[in-house]
Amino acid sequence: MKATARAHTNIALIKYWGKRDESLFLPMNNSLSITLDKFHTTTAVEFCPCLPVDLFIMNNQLASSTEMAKITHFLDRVRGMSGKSWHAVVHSTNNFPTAAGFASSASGYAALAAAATKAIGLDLGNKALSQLARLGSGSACRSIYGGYVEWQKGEKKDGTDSFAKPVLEGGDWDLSIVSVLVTDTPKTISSREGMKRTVETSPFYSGWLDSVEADFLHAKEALIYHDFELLGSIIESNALKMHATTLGANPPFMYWNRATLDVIKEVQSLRSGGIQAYFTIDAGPNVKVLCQPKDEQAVRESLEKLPNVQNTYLCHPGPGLTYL
Ligand code: 2P0
Repeated sequence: MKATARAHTNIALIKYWGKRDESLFLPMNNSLSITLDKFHTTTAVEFCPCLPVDLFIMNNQLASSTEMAKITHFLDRVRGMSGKSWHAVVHSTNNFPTAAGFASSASGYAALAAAATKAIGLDLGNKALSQLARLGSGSACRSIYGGYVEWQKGEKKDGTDSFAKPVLEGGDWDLSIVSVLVTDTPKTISSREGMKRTVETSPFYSGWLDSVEADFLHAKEALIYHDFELLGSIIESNALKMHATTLGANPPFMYWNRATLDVIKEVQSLRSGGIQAYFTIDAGPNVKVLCQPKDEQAVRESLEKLPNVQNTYLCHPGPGLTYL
């Protein structure tokens, strides 16, 4: 019983920042993302009664015991849904370096949810797959779909109304995302730990909650009406607000480094020069710059000139789940 699935990474336009339930990965707020064409995880899962334990091979190497435990925990849910108790071999490959500043947990758990359920004989629709992927890593629920995606936070305690939904197909509005790598050093505070500390200790977190729903609604409206300037200004301010909450945490922390600021300044100066470009930053120092396809080369060239930029990757909206 074997199946292989592929899912693409996504970047948040309106950030998921904070959980209302940690074990069910239920978010405090709605979020919005773009699934990227360039970066994906391909995962093959084979269940067999012959296996005494699960095995997880990541990029052709046996995973650490910590990673293995997370995968087994996730497969336990899949086993629970199917009524079968077989163990599995999981082979997962990213087509991007894990340390290159891209969230691999989103594409990773989306691909695993799809491959594992298919391999064990379950036939889940996208809504159920999104809910399942969420239980591996919150942002993974959005990688089930291509294009522009929202994750509705839901209200229920059991999380049955917390899943992602498509907002717009990628082909409906082609935008460019220049992903700017300023460092490949792993961050010291994971997003999981960072959001938990912020929710528990930052006096600025209530400000985040007070304003994020309006950002979400306005950004969705900008997407639907293809209003790039409106979309850009909202996503930039939403990212800044998320990062501001970390400064108020106890102990405080900051995901940026000096190169992050250099990129922010360059994006602002591009705008002063008449090129519409807007930045967003996830839980790390690397920056994603959103622009329109007509400007993508100019934006990329100007960012690559910055001395502390290591690389840039040009992305566009990409597809949802595929089975191979
Ligand atoms: C996002 N981030 O919306 C936000 C913006 C980081 C900043 O989703 O604990 O790896 O596994 O649910 O999904 C990163 O958090 O966290 C993230 P868990 P996840 O993309």
